[in-house]
Parts: sequence; structure tokens; C-alpha cells
Amino acid sequence: MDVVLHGYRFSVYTRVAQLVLIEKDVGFQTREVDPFDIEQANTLSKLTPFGRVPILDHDGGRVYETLAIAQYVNDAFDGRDLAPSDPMAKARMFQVISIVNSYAYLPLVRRVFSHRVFRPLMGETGDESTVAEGLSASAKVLAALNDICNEALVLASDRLTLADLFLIPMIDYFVLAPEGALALAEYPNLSRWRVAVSQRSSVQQTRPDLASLGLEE
Ligand SMILES: N[C@@H](CCC(=O)N[C@@H](CS)C(=O)NCC(=O)O)C(=O)O
Repeated sequence: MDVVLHGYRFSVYTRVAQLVLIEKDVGFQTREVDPFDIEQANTLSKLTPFGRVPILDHDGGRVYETLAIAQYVNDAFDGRDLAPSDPMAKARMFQVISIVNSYAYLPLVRRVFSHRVFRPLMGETGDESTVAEGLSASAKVLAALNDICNEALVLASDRLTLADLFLIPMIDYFVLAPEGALALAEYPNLSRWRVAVSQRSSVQQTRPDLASLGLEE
């Protein structure tokens, strides 16, 4: 049965879903829907009540919310298991995902990356105080993730899990801001983790084409 991923090409959460599908070796089609475009609100409202991407269709069923999509893909398809069986490692994986969703996405992506990188690429002006606020909030997040890398139950080079796949898109965007790159450099374990995961083909294949921004009609 066909797998269809509705998402937006610059969305970090869409990239998480793409990473999971690719790492599970699941073929899929993509349908582009921009959640920030008011003209596409109608299309999106038929897919999800919350106006967010991604959304996955498979086998006559629909799933929204990235963690649910990731879990579904991991359970529904053969291939490498992206969740550890050890209870503490599994808890740590969900801990990382929860940190990403609750404490990382807003400061790293919506504040630092959006205002320092994305908006200027779109010909808009980013807000300096929002960048500063995001950077300040990022310190605690990076420190916690650095400790988790050090412990090596997850975010470890010998075992890929959903924790890696949720974190990659957020960190990749964050370090495109010069302040973000400098901030990450303060955390050696997390920096090493990023260098290691960046070698993966899935990570390279899903890197958003920011150069195309501002070139659209
Ligand atoms: N809780 C949602 C969050 C997804 C999300 O925030 N997606 C962003 C794009 S990366 C979005 O659709 N934003 C639209 C908006 O904020 O209106 C999930 O886990 O899927």
C-alpha cells in the first residue's frame, strides 16, 4: 500500500518523518502543504484539526503528530528497530523526544533559526530580541542533551534511535545561525554526535534546500 507524507519542505517535523521513513527503507510519496500559507489552510484543515505538518497516510489510515507517525512507521514496517528494548534506554529516547518538542523546537528553530536565517532569506527582517531570547533558552537544552550524549544510552554512535531522528533537524537549523554554531561548540559530546550523524545518507538526502528560498513566485 502507498505511503503518502503530507509536509512542508522547510519543516523540521516533516524532516523527522522523512528521516524515519528513509531509515526504515520505506518508499513514500510526498505532498507539499505549507502550514504558514493562509491559502493552503483549507487543504490542511482536511488533513488535521491542528494546522500542523506532517501527516502520514498509509493503508487507508491517517496519522498526525510526528511522534505518532514515527512510532507507527517503526512498528508497521520491517527493517531496523528504531527504539531500544532496554527500558532505561527507551525512557531516555522518549526523554530526548520530549525535550525536543517541549524545550528545543521553540528557541532553537522558531526563535534563533527563523529570525536569524529563515526570515532574512525570505527578504524579511528577523527580530534581534527574539534571537537573543532563543539563544538564552537554548543553553539549558544543549547542556541536558550533552549529558545524555555522554551517558550514551541513546544519541550514541553504535545505535540509531528515534531520539537521533527528532534531534537532527532542530540542531541542523540551529547551527545555521552563527550564534547557534558557537553555542553548540560549547558542548563537545553533542558536537561529536552531530558530526557522526551528519555522515548518514538519510541526513544528507533530507537537508532542506534553503538556497531555493525567496526564488519562488
Ligand atoms: N506537535 C506537532 C508539531 C508539528 C509542527 O509544529 N510543525 C510545524 C512545521 S515544522 C507547523 O506545522 N507549524 C505551523 C504553525 O505553527 O502554524 C507534531 O509533533 O507533529
